[in-house]
Amino acid sequence: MNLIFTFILFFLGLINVALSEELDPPRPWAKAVKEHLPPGEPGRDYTPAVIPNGTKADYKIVDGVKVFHLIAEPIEWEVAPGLIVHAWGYNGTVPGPLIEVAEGDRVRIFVTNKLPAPTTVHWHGVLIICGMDGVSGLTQPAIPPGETYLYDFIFPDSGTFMYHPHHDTMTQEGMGLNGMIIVHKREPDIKKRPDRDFSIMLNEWNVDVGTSKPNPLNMSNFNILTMNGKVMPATEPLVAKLGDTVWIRYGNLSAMDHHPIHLHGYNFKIIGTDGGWAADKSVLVPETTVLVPVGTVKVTEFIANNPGDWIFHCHMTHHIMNQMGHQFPNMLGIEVGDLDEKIRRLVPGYMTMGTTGMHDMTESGMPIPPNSIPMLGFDGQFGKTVLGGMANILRVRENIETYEDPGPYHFPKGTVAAPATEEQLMKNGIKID
Ligand SMILES: [Cu+2]
Repeated sequence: MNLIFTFILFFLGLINVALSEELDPPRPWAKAVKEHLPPGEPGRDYTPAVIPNGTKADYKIVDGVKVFHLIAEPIEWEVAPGLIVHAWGYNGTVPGPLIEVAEGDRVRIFVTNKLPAPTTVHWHGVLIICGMDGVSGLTQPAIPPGETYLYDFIFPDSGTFMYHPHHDTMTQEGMGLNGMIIVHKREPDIKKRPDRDFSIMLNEWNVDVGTSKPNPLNMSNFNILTMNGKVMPATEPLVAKLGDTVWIRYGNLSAMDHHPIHLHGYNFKIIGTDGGWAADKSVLVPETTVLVPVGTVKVTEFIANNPGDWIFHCHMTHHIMNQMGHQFPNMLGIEVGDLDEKIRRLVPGYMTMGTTGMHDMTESGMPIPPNSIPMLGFDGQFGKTVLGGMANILRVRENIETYEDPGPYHFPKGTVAAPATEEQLMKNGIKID
């Protein structure tokens, strides 16, 4: 049996070599097929990536091929303590586990469908032969519930890609089925690799307050905006040592929104996309915000030369709120006086919201429906902040031994914005009425 199998592989190999040598123009995967590299090894060939709050797909090596198994199934997913959604995930998580390989790696990816609906998996951005593209109806039959299909291909190029269903995509991505793929360059010189290589998938959901099922039919009222399936304050901080070369790879498989992600304290360069790498980094324009449109990947690079706790977040202001309702009248600046008391006679528990903005609502102690996180915000060393949703913290530190979360930044004395003293006001000619 093994002999027959080896023969078949050899025969397929011959065809592949023939294809790669003779076809003009050369196919995008031809070089990888011809080179036939052994499976890439973490450590030796690349520095493994870090996926905050996330997991990586396990694999085993069978006959020189990396074998993965993705199981698509309904799961319960905690977006933040207080909110569990009934989502669809791969291998129990949202997003699915990171598929991490090296350029030239041949893979066999088994996909088991435990969903109530047919599905497929599409390998977004990976240049493979058409029959492995995962588009139901067009390139393959959809995988029926209960069945397992096999995807067999080589990752020809290093880069950052994504995977997601290409069958009823609106429903299935809206329920949480998506994941990142990192194909590392084989780089023996550790100094030429990034020291910290982070992977973050951006998603958006509509989960009405007090419910647990995402509504994929919704088109505009997204109220849960996630990084790797979590909202601030449940996002796990990114830790770097002073001087590290840092990459953050962002993928966006939201339904409708592009996310401009802004990083404080740094500028960076966008060195890659799901289409490939910048040929010459020196000509790239420095940026502080990277727009990650739906269906794309952006890879950013910077040197961690500025110690501190630096927030990075979507700059769409409604995307850094948790389960924000949008159906309220605008009460900003309105003196309500004893209005609440009067209304409470008719509507017990009534409270006017947002007269000074949204901050008061994060501490109102108002009863909220079970399984909901309306207005949940981040709790910092200086107090509560109206900051949730699609946000996280980059912690850059001197003198740390490990990349474990070092906790809040110890600000050097006298470097934090503080109340102005009388003397400072006077000396600078500032008069307060
Ligand atoms: Cu956004």
